[in-house]
Amino acid sequence: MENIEKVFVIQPITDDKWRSLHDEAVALIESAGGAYCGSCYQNIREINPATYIGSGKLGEIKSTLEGLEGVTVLFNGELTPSQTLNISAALDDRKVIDRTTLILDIFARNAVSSEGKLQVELAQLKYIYPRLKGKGSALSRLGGGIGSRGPGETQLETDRRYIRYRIRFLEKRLGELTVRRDLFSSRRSKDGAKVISLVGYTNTGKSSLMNALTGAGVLEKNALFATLDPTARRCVIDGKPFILTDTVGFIRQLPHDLVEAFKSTLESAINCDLALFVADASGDYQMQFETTQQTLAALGFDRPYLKVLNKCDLLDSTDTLPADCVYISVKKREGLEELKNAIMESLASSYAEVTLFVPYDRMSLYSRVSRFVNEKSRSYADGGMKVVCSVDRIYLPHIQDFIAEN
Ligand SMILES: Nc1nc2c(ncn2[C@@H]2O[C@H](COP(=O)(O)OP(=O)(O)O)[C@@H](O)[C@H]2O)c(=O)[nH]1
Ligand SMILES: [Mg+2]
Repeated sequence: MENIEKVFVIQPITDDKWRSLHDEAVALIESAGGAYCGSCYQNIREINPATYIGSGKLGEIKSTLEGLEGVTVLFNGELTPSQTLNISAALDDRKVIDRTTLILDIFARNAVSSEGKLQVELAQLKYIYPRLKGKGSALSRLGGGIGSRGPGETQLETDRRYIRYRIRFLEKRLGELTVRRDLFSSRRSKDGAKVISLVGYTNTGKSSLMNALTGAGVLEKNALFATLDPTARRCVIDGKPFILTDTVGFIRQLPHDLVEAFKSTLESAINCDLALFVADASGDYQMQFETTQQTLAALGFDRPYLKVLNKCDLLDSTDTLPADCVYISVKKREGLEELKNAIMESLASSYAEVTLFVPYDRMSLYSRVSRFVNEKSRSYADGGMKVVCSVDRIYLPHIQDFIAEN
């Protein structure tokens, strides 16, 4: 069994957003496969250039963590390479990571396509390169675990010369790649399970919802699918098999350089039969939905979706919430049946049941488009084959010529 990495958070207090940034960090730690184990906070009036936070606070943290082995320290902000080293040194050479390192680690876990992996690796290498200078480099102190992992369960390189070469290689490769988004082939698994993806801001309850729908812990990951996407799980709704995929989630104050890497982690969300846009009913859900929709639209997203407002337990009343959403509380297990019904309805309306007639002399033509349909039955008649099938409405034009009854 893999040891779960414990993570302690240092939260600088710079403005009134610190509390939600802290909660987001806790959710991010979980997304990186770590376990949150406590926090400390410090008001920042003036940044200490050597260690960011004051030395008194560092001493306090050192004694808090005294005797605790293997606890990683997350600084929930951005550190320079030397600040990282100095904090680590002040804390008995503990492993110290900053917010960007954590975010990149999560992106690496979530990158699925080869292009996405290249993009994330490039962002990681560019971030660690300047952190490898001098003795006792920041990366060599990562040891392993969060921050040292590249896409696809690889270990990040630490040799500066190799990294320089690799960065040039990745930039060239990405420049050459014509983005090929074969939405169809990556969707739908062998048994016809439809893919539902959870998209939205971090900390809105996507992973909790995924657990609630799939039955936390009890479900074995489908081995084949797990290797493609570490965040996919199977579940059954209304007697039908589904694959749920959990995305990284939008992150506030995402460093600008990471935007491309972030988008590539959304690819798995784009290749779905239905997307659930999850927002926090007690937060700025309008902004959350808008950002989600705009970003996905820019990536070519054209799938049906449902807007879901979670954490309704935190509101006195849902009367003022927009009517086009499903209201739920994963915590109180409320609204989940309504959500399942909405999912089934939405999927039913995006598929058409059709009967095709394929003349025998056009069988080879049909074989080229048959991947667009889910065949239910075939029967053979005079002059041709009858196929009863369901088809995603967006693929109807591909099989237009064969449709006998609609
Ligand atoms: N009050 C309340 N908290 C919730 C609810 N669902 C999730 N949470 C909490 O919100 C935090 C973030 O949840 P998580 O599932 O990790 O969000 P994700 O980042 O979107 O995957 C956790 O502390 C959850 O316990 C809910 O329905 N009500
Ligand atoms: Mg999550």
